[in-house]
Amino acid sequence: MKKNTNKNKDLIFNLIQKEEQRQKEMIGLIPSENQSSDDVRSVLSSCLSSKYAEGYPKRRYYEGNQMIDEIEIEAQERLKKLFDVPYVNVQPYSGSPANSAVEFALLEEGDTMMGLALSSGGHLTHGHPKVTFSGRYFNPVQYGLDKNARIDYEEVRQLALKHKPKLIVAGTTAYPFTLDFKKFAEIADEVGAYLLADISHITGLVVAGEHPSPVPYAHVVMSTTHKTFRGPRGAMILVTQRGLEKDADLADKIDKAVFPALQGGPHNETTAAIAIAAGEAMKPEFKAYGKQIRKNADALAAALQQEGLKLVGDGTENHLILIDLTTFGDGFGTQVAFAMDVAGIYANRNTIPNEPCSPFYPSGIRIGTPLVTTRGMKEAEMTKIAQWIARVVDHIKGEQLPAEKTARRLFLKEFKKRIVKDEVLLKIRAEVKEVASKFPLFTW
Ligand code: DSN
Repeated sequence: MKKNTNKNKDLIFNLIQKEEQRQKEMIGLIPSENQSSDDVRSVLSSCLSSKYAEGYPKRRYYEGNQMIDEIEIEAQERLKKLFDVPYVNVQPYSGSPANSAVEFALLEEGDTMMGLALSSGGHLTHGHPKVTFSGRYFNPVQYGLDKNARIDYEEVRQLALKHKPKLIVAGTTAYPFTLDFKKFAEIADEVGAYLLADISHITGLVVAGEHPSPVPYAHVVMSTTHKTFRGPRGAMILVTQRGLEKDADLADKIDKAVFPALQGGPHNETTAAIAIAAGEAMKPEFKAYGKQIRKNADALAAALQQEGLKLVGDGTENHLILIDLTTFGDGFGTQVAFAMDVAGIYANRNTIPNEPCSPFYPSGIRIGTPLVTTRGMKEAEMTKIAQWIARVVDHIKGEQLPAEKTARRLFLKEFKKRIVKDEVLLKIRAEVKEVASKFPLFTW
């Protein structure tokens, strides 16, 4: 990053420097965040961002795209090889536009689609009713979890038989367990639905062989490229062999939905950075990284339980852990997230299955190990992190979030003001900083 010299006084550079410092000194546990390599980041600020390239390789609406064509073809080829699929689109700007494109390609307005409910760990774009594109333009049917916090496949099947969806989404954003893509495919086949696997959170694990691949089962696979995949902010849509067997026009439909239906010119710098990230993911080190994400998640889960904290579903089978804080009071995840941030560990507050409070004031904390693994942390650091989290919880417990809306807002405003000066939290922050500084950012 450019230094904020006299020649370059824009406030924004100053803020970026501060943000870099924040990231270095803190421990990031948001499971959808990661840190990409120097190569990925340098490509993002290259001359590629100056170029318009609406259309697809060799079929552009602008001249001067000889190199851009080669870059996009190379990105597609690398991903086709990495995932063993016949077709890839790398142009979606990010995950939500990519899911919208798949839905737009496969459904007509009013058609039925099924997805995991947001409150059970699904995503807004998987048919969350009323406020989203998927929930407003299609007829969403949402499935949920069983009493062990696992996807209830029997419920998925019964709902599919009853509602005959045209599309079933197998995908999650806050689900700590392995997805059974084979079961999803059996259900989709039984009702003649397309199966879309949204593997945004777990792509890195799939590539590293730490989670079963959806490719033999789904018709379409979607993923963001910046989570466990460790590339730039962007997305990819993969059409599988199975997808082409079901619908020979599938790739063409997806392409047309991305451009011109929903997007304009692709972000060529992102396309190039996806190609770089795909190259990195093909190396043996990526497998070791995926394995360590899993080891760290297991170690963190075990250490949190050792500290007496309750985990949704009693553990994890991927990179993600949901801490259930209902024993400390409804909505307690909100206070814990704020206090952890002061203590130098940032995570996100999240609903738990059967959330007793609300999505904005939820009772859980969602954490994950991709970023800390990229920084080089191992099991010993996971134990420390669990102890810090437990100390934060212990320190602030007993402060009940008021149920009434105005009282709740005032309480949190006062709570936030008070905890930034809290000595116990600031002591933890100093300890976190000491450890975090030993695992610098941007070193790999
Ligand atoms: N925002 C992403 C996440 O945090 O999981 C999903 O889109």
